[in-house]
Amino acid sequence: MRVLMIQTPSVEDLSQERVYPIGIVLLAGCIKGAGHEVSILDMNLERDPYGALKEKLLAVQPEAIGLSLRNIDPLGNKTSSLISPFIVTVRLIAAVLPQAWLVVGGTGFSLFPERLMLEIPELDYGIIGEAEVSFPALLRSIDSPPSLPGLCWRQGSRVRVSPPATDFNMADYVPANRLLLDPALYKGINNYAPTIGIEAKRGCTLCCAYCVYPQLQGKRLRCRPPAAVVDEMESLHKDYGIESFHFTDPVLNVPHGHLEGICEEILRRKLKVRWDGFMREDHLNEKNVMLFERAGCECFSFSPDGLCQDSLDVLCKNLTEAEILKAASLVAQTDVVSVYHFMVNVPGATKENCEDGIRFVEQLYELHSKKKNLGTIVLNNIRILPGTRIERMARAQRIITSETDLLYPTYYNPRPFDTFRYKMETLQQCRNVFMWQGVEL
Ligand code: B12
Repeated sequence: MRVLMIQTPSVEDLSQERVYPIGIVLLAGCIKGAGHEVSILDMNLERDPYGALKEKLLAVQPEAIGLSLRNIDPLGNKTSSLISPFIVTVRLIAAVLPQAWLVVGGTGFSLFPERLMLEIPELDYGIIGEAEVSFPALLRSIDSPPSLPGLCWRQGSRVRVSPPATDFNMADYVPANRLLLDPALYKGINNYAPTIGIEAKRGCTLCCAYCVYPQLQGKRLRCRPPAAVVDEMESLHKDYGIESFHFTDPVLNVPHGHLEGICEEILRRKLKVRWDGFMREDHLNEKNVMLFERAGCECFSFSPDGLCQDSLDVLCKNLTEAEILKAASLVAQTDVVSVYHFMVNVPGATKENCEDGIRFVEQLYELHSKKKNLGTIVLNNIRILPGTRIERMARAQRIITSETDLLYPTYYNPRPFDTFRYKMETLQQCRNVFMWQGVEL
C-alpha cells in the first residue's frame, strides 16, 4: 500500500520551537519494513502547510494516510488550540483524496480519542498510545481489522476504543529510520529545545496529580540498553552532524543506573555530544551530577511543580522541599544551566503558602547566584486533562462541571489567587535579569 505519514500542525507558527517528529518516523520505518511504500510530511516545517499538504497528496496519491496529532494546545497558560488546524488538515485531505483511508494517532489524539472520532467523521480509524505493533497490523487488514491494542473504530454511530498497548519491548526497539526524514532539516531552527529527540525509555511509575504520562506510556519503566541508545546518538552525530539531543523520557534519571550507564558509554566512546532531559531531584547525588556534566548534559531540567511542601503533597509529587534544594545546591555548583518548572495556584493555595512559594524561588536564585547558572523558572497554571486526579479535584470543587469542554484549554486557576502567577513571574523575571546583569536586587 502507498502510505503517507503526516505530522499535523503541532505549534501555532514558525516562530515556536519545533521538534523532529520521531513518532511518525518510527512508524514509517515499521510499515516500510512490512513492505509498504511510505513517505512523510511534517507540516510544521512548511511556510505554507496546507499548500504543501495538497501538493504532497497529489504527488504521492496515498491509499492510506497516518495523521499524528501530537499537541492539542500549546500549554503554558495559552488559550489557543491546535484542534482547528487539525480539523482543517483532515477536511482538506478528505476533499482532495476522498478514497484514502485516514488513520489518526499521537499523544494529543490519545487524550481525547472518542471525542475526536465523533467530531471528525472523516477519520476512519484511530490508534491510542504506542503503535509500533497495531499500526502495521491495521494496515494489513484495513477493511476489516481484528481487535488490536489501542484501536478506535466505528460501530454504527458509535466509536469503540480498545485499551492501548503499553508493553512494547524496548529491547526490540529499532531506532527511527532517519533516511525517511532528514534530521538536517531540523538543524538550527530552534533557540532552546534540541530538535532531535532520543527515547531511552518509556513509562512512568510516578502518579503526579496533573500528569498524563502514565496514561500515555504505561506505568512500567521499559528501558533501552544504554549501548543501543548511544549507538543511535553516535550515528546521528556522525551521519548528520547532530550535536544536541533531548531525551524524551518522562523522567530521564530513573531508574538509578540507566542514565549513568548511557553517560559512561558516551564517555567511553569519547562522543562529543550535548543532551538534556527532565530529571527527578531525589535521584541526584554529587557523583552522578558530575558524571552527567562530563558526559554532555547541557541543561538540568526539573519539574518539581510544587512551590512549597503543601503544594508538593497535593500534587502527589512524593518529593520534599529539602530534596529540591539539595538537588539545586548540587547542580548550582556545575557549569551547566538549570531550569525549574513550577505550577502556581494549585489546589489548597493559601496566602501563607503563596508567600512560602515566593521564598522558595528566592532560595533557588540564591543557590544559583554564585555561578549565575539558573536558566529560568517556568511558572504555569495546571492544564486540566482528562483522567487525572486534578480533573477529579476540579470537579469536586465545581471549578469544572459536566459542561466544561476539556478538549480546549482549561486551566486550574480559581480565585482568589488567579493572578498570583503574574506576581511570581515579576519576581522570577526580576531575579533572572538582575542575576544575568550582575546587579544586586
Ligand atoms: C519529549 C517531549 C517534549 C520535548 C520534545 C523534544 C524533542 N526534540 O523531541 C519538548 C520538551 C521540547 C516538548 C515540547 C512541547 N511539548 Co512535549 N512532550 C514530550 C513527551 C514527554 C514525549 C514525546 C515523545 O517524543 N515521545 C516519544 C515518541 C516516539 O512517542 P509519540 O510521539 O507519542 O509517538 C508514538 C504514539 O503516540 C503513536 N503515534 C504518534 N503519531 C502517530 C500517528 C499515527 C497515524 C498512529 C497510528 C500512531 C501515532 O505511535 C508512536 C510510536 O509508538 C510527551 C509526553 C509523553 N510521555 O508522551 C510530551 C507532550 C507530547 N508534549 C506536549 C506539549 C503540549 C508540548 C509543547 C506544546 C509544550 C510547550 N509549550 O513547550 C511543546 C511543543 C513542541 C512541538 N514542536 O511539538 C503534550 C501534548 C498534549 C497537549 N497538552 O497538547 C505532552 C503529551 C505532554 C503533556 N504536558 O501532557 N515536548
